Amino acid sequence: MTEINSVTTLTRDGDVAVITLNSPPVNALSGNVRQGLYDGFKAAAASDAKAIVLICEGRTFIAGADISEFGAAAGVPTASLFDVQDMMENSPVPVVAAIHGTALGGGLEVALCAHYRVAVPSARLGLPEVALGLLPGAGGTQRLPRVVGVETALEMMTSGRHVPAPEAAKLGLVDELAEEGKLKEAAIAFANKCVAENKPLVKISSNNTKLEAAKGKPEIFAAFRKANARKFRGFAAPEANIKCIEAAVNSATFEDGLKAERKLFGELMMGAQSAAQRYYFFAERQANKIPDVPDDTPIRPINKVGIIGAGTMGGGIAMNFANVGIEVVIVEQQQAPLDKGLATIRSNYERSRTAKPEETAKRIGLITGSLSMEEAFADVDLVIEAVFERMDVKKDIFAKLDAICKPGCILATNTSGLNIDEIASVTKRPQDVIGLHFFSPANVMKLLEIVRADHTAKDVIATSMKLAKKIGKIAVLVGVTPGFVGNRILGQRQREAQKLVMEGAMPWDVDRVLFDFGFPMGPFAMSDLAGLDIGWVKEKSNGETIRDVLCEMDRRGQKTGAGYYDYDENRNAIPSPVTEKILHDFIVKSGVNPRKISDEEILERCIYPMINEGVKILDEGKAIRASDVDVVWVNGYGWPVYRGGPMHYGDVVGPEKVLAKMKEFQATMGDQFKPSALLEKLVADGKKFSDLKG
Ligand code: 3H9
Repeated sequence: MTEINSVTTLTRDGDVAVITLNSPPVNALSGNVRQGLYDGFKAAAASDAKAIVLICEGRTFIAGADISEFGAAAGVPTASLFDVQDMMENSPVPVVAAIHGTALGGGLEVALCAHYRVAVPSARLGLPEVALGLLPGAGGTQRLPRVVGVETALEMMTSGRHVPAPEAAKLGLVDELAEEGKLKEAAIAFANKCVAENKPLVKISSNNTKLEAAKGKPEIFAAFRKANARKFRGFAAPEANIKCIEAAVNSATFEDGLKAERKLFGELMMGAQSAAQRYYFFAERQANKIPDVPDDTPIRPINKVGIIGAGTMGGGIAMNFANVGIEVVIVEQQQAPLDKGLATIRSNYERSRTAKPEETAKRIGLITGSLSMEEAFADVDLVIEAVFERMDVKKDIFAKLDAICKPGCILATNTSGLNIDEIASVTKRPQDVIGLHFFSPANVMKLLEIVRADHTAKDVIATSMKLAKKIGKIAVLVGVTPGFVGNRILGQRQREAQKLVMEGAMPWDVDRVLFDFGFPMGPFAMSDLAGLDIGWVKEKSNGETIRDVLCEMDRRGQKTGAGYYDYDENRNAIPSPVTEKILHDFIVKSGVNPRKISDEEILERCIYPMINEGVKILDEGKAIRASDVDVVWVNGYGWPVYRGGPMHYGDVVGPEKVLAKMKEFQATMGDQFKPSALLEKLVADGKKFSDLKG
């Protein structure tokens, strides 16, 4: 064995040279890896080997460029990715890439420079750069459409989808599927076969056949753009990816296409969107790390889950567990709501068709119902209470759970903001009590706020974090504070939105500004969608708020055809003269002089108090780090990922500007804009929001 460098070795198996890469955790293409590959291929080519296999150790093939190197100061000069690729593509003997785990981004771009690819069925291949606000910058945009065709390349590159190896084999991306666990043997055998059969040294870059089909057909691209306009709105990277594939089709040579790719890659890399999306990539992974709960904290086994409440929330929560094979029992007080809840779950499954029919049936079969907590919960490992938000009701339930559940059972509440310490106080085991705040619809929304109360045990936290990952959620650990992190910050934006319309802005002005910022919809459109009558009680309504008046007029949102907006027969929102008149009357009554409010003021008044609240939350230790606040807002509240999250956005705007504006608003509008002491200190110390720890 020859040690090429600290991460690369070169060995021989008969006529085949085997280059093995081992750079944990994911064999990302750092400078050291690139140099190892370059020197490895050079040494192999200089030997008398008749073929070369590239294989990786650890959990995966190369998962891409090393994202942490992007934007960092250049280190010791090393071989570039292009040097490595040239060496592979122009190798005088066949090169076979042996793929397990994931071949992603630069990893797949390396594999595409091998003459052949062998993969195990569990492997996945893709160009996910779009999720980082980028495009494949090492020839991927030019090679992929040459292999899979233009339409498939458009879909793969703009979605970033990880394609399972069997599908990749059908697409021509993988030449042979190997038996699981026998990749190395299979790749060496394939390499020997190449030699024995004198197979050609396939250079993807010089085969234009699949591109020809799209030549002179700009309508392919126009149709793709149109079909995806909604999905791509606001993002720069999807359009740049599309342009690169257009360049592959329309350029005279492969090299010309590469030039277009390089130019667009450079532009994205320098842009604010990719910086935010790369920041966010690491933010999401950081959120898993709890400083005082080490990775080796023991985990409590969770084989059966109990849920209290068969409403929309309880049902959605149940589906998460059934989807991963965990048994669930739902308890309701009455048969009718229980039956209704179970029927809704069934129809949700049948409608979503995400799994094969037999798998769907299995999942439905895992969820049962009961009218008795005593009977249903005696053997569960975790109970999640998902009833309405009333402290007395929750306390009553937790006192009962304390008496019923076996020792070690985790007692969780799905409250969206109540004091979990108070709930835990009625049990004799506050160490087992935790908040698991799912977002609606709970079977769809990615975010899970895991709420640590004063006495929550570390293994309960560790178990909850692991379980969240298992059910496909992105978990963020937060502390007990009214509304936790997400809703507490939302309260700031909602307050300002309501105030703005009492000063002269129209609901559609506020919505437009926030929509243009990148939110899927503004607060008033959102209220109309959810229903203005949530929490509104007809008998108690006395026309005191705009909502009261709208609801009294039966303008209860989209479902009644009108709310803040009017709606046409296709549910398109139309600014409403009725709402305008109601607002006008309110403003006149309040004695305020309505004024024209600029888009800039709308944005700053809605967003800066959110950032300030994030700082307060961190100051109070209710979130671990600034980036956790961002993960909550991107996953739970539609904050556009290309703006990184409220705290990252604060850094882009500049903490000084946020502070100055808060002071200005405070002077004219009052203390709800009072900057947090920590914000003042942050600016005085010349630090950034991202430096803040809870
Ligand atoms: C690219 O390739 C550009 C090129 O076109 C051209 C350039 C010229 N770099 O996610 P996990 C770390 S762009 C650095 O928890 P999993 C990650 O931070 C890249 N670090 O594991 C974490 O560190 P820690 C295109 C990376 O099993 C650890 O690895 N590629 C990278 O759930 C484990 O990660 C991508 O976008 C990286 N590329 O999922 C793929 N990748 O333990 C990005 C991971 O300290 N990666 N780390 O927190 C992924 O999608 C997932 O990590 C993967 C594994 C599916 C591979």
